[in-house]
Amino acid sequence: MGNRTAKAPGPQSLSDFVKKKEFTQEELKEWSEIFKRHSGNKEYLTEDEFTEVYGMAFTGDPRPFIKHMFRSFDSNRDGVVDYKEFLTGIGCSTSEDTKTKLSWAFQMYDVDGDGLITKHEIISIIRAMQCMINQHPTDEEIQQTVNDIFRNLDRNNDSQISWDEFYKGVQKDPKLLEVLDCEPQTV
Ligand SMILES: [Ca+2]
Ligand SMILES: [Ca+2]
Repeated sequence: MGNRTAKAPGPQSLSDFVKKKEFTQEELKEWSEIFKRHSGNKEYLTEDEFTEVYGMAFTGDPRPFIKHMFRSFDSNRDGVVDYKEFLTGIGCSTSEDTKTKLSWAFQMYDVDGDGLITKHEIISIIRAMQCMINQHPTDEEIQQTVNDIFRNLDRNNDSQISWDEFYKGVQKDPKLLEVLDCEPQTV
């Protein structure tokens, strides 16, 4: 039933970002320094190191959310984030280009990577986001939010959200963007 043919675009390559000038030279230098500082002399960040990069700016516990961030940064799923994955993830998550940013958000929501978002997957992301800002909504409140999201996005009512449904629906509903727009800042 779900639209399995349209897949979310994968993270674009680093060279694409640099070509499109998503980063200035100063930004690149800054990210490179942050990467080096946290990775030591290695060419990658472990999940713990990645958590140090992202974990400072929150009142609550950011670790559950950073776990999801780490997964979406680690595009080759080898358990570490190398510099190219790091920059690509930052570029996607902060992109001015709606499609790029949403494709990255979709990948984060699609926890098992099967190309569809289930209620269960959305609940785990929302819980992680709330935990990060030290809010602890009840099960009913979360269920309500998720039902609202599905009412808006799940157009064919198969209890799963395809990339197509996500992309079209989120653009139309600014409230949904607010829920989604929860990117950690590193400063
Ligand atoms: Ca990796
Ligand atoms: Ca999924």
